[in-house]
Parts: sequence; C-alpha cells; structure tokens
Amino acid sequence: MNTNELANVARAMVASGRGILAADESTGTIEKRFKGISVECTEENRRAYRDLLFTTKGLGEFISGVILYDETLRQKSADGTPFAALLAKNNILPGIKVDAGTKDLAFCPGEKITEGLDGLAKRCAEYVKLGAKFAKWRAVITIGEGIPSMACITANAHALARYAAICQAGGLVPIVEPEVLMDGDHTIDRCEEVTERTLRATFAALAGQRVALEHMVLKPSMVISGKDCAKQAGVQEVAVRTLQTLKRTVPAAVPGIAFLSGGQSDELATAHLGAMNKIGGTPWVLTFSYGRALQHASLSAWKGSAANVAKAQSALHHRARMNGLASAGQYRPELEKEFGTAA
Ligand code: 5MM
Repeated sequence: MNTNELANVARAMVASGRGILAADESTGTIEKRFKGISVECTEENRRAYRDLLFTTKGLGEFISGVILYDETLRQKSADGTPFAALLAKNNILPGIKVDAGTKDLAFCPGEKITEGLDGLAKRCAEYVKLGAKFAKWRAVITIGEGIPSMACITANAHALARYAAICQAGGLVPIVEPEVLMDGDHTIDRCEEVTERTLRATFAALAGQRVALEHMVLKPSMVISGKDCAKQAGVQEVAVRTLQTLKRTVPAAVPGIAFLSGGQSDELATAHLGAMNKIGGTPWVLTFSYGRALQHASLSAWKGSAANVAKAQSALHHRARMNGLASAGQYRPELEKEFGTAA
C-alpha cells in the first residue's frame, strides 16, 4: 500500500456515521465471554459466532471495519468465503490485532506491558496477503495507588510507536490504542490527569519513531469516573472532559478517533459518543471501535444456538445503528426504543 492508499484507508475507517467493530478477542477472552452464555469454546463455535456477526445484513451501513484475531482472519464463512473477502464484499475493511497480549512489567508491580514486536514486520506481510488493511495494538494503563508509573507509560508509548511504524512501513494502517482502565475507585479528575499524561507520551513516541499521523487512527478510552468511584460523572461531563483532554494532546493531523468502550454499558457508551459529537468542533472525526458495547446484546441473544442467529444479528445491527447515529451527532436515547430490536 502506498502512502495515498494508507491515507484513504485511515479516512475510510473513521468516516462519519460509521465505526469499527472490535471482534479481535483472543481465545482466552472469547472463552470468558462464551462461559457467560454457557457455550463451549471450540474453534467451530468461535467461527460460527464470528460468522453470525459478519453476515449481519446491512452491517456495512454503520460499520467501516472489523478487527479480527489471527485465527479468525484465517477462517471462512459457512459458504466457504474467507471472512476477509466476505467483509470486503460488504464494504467493510478487514483489520487484524497484531499485539501478543500483556505481560507484567518488570520492576513495576501491578503494571503491564504489551508484547509482540518481535517478528512483527514478517507477520504484517502475511496479514497483508490475507487481506488485512489495518492493524491494532492495545496498551493497558492501570490507575491505582502510586500508579501508573512513568516507566509504564513510556514503555507502552514506545511499544505503540514502534508497532505503528512497522505497520505503516508494511502497508497497514495502525490503530494506536492506549487504554486507561476504568477499574478502580478513582475520580474522573484522576482519569483525566492519567489520560493526558498517557496521550502526551504516546504522541511524543509516535513523533520519535516517524509515524505519519495522517495514516493512523487513535483508539483511546474516554475520560470517565472509575467503575467503583462513589461519584459517577454524568454524560455531559464525560463528553466535555474527554474532548478537553483530546484537544490538549492529539494533533489535528490525525484523521480520526475511534473510542473503545472499556466496560461501559452499551447505551452509556453510545450516549457518551453522541454527546461528544453534539458538542462537535473537533479537527478529527469522533467515532467508535467498540468490542463489548457492540457485541454484548448479540452474544446474549445467540446463546450458541443456530435458532437464535436472526435475533442475535438484529441486536448487533441495532447497536451498530445507534452508534452510527452517535458518530454522526444524531443520537437520542429515545431512538433505542423507536428503532427497537427483537433481542
Ligand atoms: C475485543 O476485545 C479486545 C480484547 O482482546 P484481548 O483478548 O487481546 O484482551 C480489545 O482489545 C478491544 O479491541 C478493545 O479493548 C475495545 O473493546 P471494548 O470492549 O473495551 O470496547
């Protein structure tokens, strides 16, 4: 992919009114999700579930790209079409998670570093051949007593930047995902302070590794109260604080910001995105790259039974539509009922 194509892919990923479906759960994570609906985590069940998601009629209207896991990129739909080709046929860009997960960070108790740089250029070349157009790497920053440390923030920023450079050189648009976890009882002030430090370090590292900002997408967490904080910030406050933090730290050359949902409820994740787009006035498109907040209703409706596929697809279509509206600044909570879903 030349630089023009990288820019086109990056812009297409964040076209207003459309966003990204994160379906890149590693085997361990999807096993946890399947456990919640009492479904056995076999390769065929994982394939069938992803098949259900990707064959949802009309998904391409609201979904610009899907992030896949290595195993999924190699799998096929029931009619024998490779998933990457199926998505492309429906005007959805196939992407690939290329990080190898998180490990304990040495000398930094309670903190994580994301691994996967070794051999990455070679893996990217293979993923391009398999049809991937973009990649994803997630760094995790934990808030707690005395953490995050600068050691953790800078190590993760450096890894994100090295990953992004390798992807661009290999013809993939990198999604740069520094996730500040919602876990804990910290206030929204603390989340804002940590998010600002994390984003500053991330963009300094990206510049240091010569990453072209026009050819990437940022996938941050929102500025939000910790899950166990007694005082939960409202929708408008989350929207204002998140925008303020992003404006301070993210250069205008980045074409778009696609948020992660991070454990927020489905409707709250949509409401926050909708509120930010109602405020507007940002140099970047603001959209979604949700995993749980897009899949949760669908997974619960499916329960591993072929008889529930239509219901599960309708649930996914509904959430994708609501988030598409939020991305275009047209979401109202009443639309949840108005458009409804069979699930
Ligand atoms: C889909 O979940 C991804 C998790 O994969 P692992 O199995 O490697 O943990 C995750 O990276 C996801 O893409 C983002 O965190 C966004 O998902 P949420 O659910 O937070 O919107």
